[in-house]
Amino acid sequence: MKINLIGVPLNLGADKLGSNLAPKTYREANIIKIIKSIGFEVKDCGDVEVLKANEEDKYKHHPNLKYLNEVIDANTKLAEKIYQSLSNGDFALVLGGDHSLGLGSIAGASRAIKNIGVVWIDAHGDINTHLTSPTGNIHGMPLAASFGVGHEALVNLYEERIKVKEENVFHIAGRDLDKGEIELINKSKGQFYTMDKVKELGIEKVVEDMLNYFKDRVDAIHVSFDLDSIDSLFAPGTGTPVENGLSVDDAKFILESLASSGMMCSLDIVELNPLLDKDNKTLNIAIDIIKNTLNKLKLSLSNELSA
Ligand code: B3U
Ligand code: MN
Ligand code: MN
Repeated sequence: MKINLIGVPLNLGADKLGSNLAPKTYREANIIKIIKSIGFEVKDCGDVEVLKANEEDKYKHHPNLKYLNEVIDANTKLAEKIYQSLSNGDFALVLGGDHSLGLGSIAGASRAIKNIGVVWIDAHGDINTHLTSPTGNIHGMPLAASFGVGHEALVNLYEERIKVKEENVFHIAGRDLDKGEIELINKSKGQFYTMDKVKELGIEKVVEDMLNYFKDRVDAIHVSFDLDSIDSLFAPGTGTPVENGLSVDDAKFILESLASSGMMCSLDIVELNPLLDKDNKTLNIAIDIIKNTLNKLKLSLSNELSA
């Protein structure tokens, strides 16, 4: 099994400069060499091409879905790359880029894997729609669209179908939720472990619940990790940092547990904004987390072989 690395230099879903520079920043920090040193073969799938967009045209295709066509175009290309990676039996590592890329990741992964689970780790719900979003930024909508709630252009991206069952979604670290998102959560069949709940239960119990929840329920899990799930004190270099978040150790623990479970098939690391980072703090955390997660993945694969 190779690691397929896919860069997504996308910032149009966040309508903010910076996250488009993240794939280049990871590459310049030798991310490929680092992954190889863990013992994996790496296939560099390059960066997804993002169409150029004019600021004046952001509402051209919809009054509350900014840069709709460009976001759909990039995500459709990403979906195909992920689908190919997983069909080859490889692991897909997606380096973003704003979180609208979750649309493409889940679309591609769920084509390769029939009954997929999604773990979404984020300060934000990312379950707005064009009707509830206060910003019109598509990076606040991908999770809802993936379970079938939202504008049809997002729901039917890549393939005309719902990508993940709502009850197969497990969200962790929410603490900056919009009104419409809270209403959706209150009637949702998905699992939402907000930051309040994480503090009440402790991270070990959250992870135990997550692994038990998915056991015998799904064929594999796509993990979408937004760096703003980490407390803004430690990770300032994201588009919309939020206080009172996960510690770096909490984040590592969630991801390494998923890697060791043998259920994780693909991973997004999103919303690094090099223009807002301080002394590469957030970049270094992201790299540390990737290293730790892939190390555990490697270990679990070699245990599988020797069993
Ligand atoms: N919930 C807000 C803000 C937001 C969502 N995702 C991020 N920020 N990173 C929205 O625009 O939907
Ligand atoms: Mn997000
Ligand atoms: Mn977020």
